[in-house]
Amino acid sequence: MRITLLAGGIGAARFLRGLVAATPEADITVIGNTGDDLTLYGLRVSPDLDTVMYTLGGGNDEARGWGRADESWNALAEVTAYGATPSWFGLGDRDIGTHLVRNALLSEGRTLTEVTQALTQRWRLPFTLIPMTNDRVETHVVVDDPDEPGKQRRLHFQEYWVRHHAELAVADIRFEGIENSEPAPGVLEAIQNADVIVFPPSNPVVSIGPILAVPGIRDAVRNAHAPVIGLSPIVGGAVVRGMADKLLPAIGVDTSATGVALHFGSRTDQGLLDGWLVDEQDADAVERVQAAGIACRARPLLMNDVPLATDIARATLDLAAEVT
Ligand code: GDP
Ligand code: FO1
Ligand code: CA
Repeated sequence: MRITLLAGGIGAARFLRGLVAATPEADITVIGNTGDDLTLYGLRVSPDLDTVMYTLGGGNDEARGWGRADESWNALAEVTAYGATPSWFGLGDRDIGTHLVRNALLSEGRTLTEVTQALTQRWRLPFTLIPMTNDRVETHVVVDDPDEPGKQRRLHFQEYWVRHHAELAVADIRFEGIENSEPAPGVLEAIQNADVIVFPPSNPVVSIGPILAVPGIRDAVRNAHAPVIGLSPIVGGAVVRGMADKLLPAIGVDTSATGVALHFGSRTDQGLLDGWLVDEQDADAVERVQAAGIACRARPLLMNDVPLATDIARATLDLAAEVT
């Protein structure tokens, strides 16, 4: 079975651990979001690709959810001692090792696809991880300027999230460079050739949003022969972690399992989904989502450990089989 995922960071990574356990034989392709990427001290950082790579490779810091296990911060302390900026983004020493390799390969002219393949080889991932695009796309957030009332300011998504802890009022979200971006090699093929397409419980706005906004990807998903099954990142009417509850209202979407399903929409009505899983706490969403033409089931959706994530992956494949 060929399974293709559109993936952000931690929500996707936790789901993938379950999917790999549930279907060890499956041929899985993960299309990773690169809208979170940024350049720091000349190093190109790809947080979502790295979160998936480290988590599935067993090298992630489980408590933080990002970066490497057994991390130390000496290089960043040196940078800070020089007064160099920014100092708010935590690149650890081990993580910098990854970035040195990524940077060296990129500056030799290799594409991010090639670099990702080279990096993931070390971690022996049980699937293929590819970026959504090899072109530079960056998610920016337009916020009300805290220093100048009445004015707006545009920040890189990481500055909005890591530096300002998503505390600034959001006026707009832009994927800079998206119009001129192309799907990376293998992206459209993975969607077209899939037997099942999954939207894991990733951030709908800044993880799955940028992937679908790369010209050609949304249409490929809509026209794919495989069923498209999504999982709600909203549980009990709230985010499990992260800032989706700050970003969804900015694009006019209700922070609820129903709101996110209707945002993606039904494939029977110009949208993307054939099936949608909500948490048991959100069972009241089922009727509304089904009325919109999306098969919906309520199942436990908290991925607190790998066995729970495995059951969630099985429920995803069961729903895919039901709607096929
Ligand atoms: P990020 O890029 O690291 O922010 O990770 P993703 O975009 O892949 O996932 C973030 C989303 O995952 C957030 O909106 C969370 O609410 C959601 N999430 C995290 N853990 C869980 C979980 O155990 N269950 C569900 N249903 N959603 C989760
Ligand atoms: N998240 C933080 O909240 N603070 C950090 O200092 C930070 C550093 C960091 C370094 C590498 C990396 O791959 C991810 C990192 N993250 C950090 C996570 C990242 O900012 C976000 O959680 C995701 O991009 C949100 O999707
Ligand atoms: Ca992300």
